[in-house]
Amino acid sequence: MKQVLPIVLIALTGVVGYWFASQYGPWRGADADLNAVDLSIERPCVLFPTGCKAVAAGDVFSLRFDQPPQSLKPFKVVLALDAPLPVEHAVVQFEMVGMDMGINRFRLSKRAEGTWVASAVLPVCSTGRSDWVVRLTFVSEGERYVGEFPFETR
Ligand SMILES: [Cu+2]
Repeated sequence: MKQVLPIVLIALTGVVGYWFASQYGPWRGADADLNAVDLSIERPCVLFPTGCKAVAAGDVFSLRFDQPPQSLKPFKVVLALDAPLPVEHAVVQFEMVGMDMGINRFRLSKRAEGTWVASAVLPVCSTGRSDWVVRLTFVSEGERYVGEFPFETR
């Protein structure tokens, strides 16, 4: 009988933890239940200086950096929506294909109508790679849009 209590406590901790994570976890909650819609990205896609264009719900928007991205040097990620797509929130996550680079996730803030900005900083790659992918996710009118934009640091 004494062995049951720890198991119950562990189970309870798990349930409570899961509930907290789903309520207050940084990027879970409502989004996780939404269908992911792939953004269609126009090629060529160059994040600096021109920016990449993509289409969500028939509206064109762009994603760009404010400077050539370098490791350890803060830069801005700018999401600009031509047509006022009502974005609820937006986040960028930086990854390397096939390599765990830790969590490099930054939330964009609304700066003006149709303009969302995040300050980001990238770690140095331990193997010297410079090829990154920035994954943009934003929620608009009940859809979760996701697109991956490749770029290189220098
Ligand atoms: Cu790496």
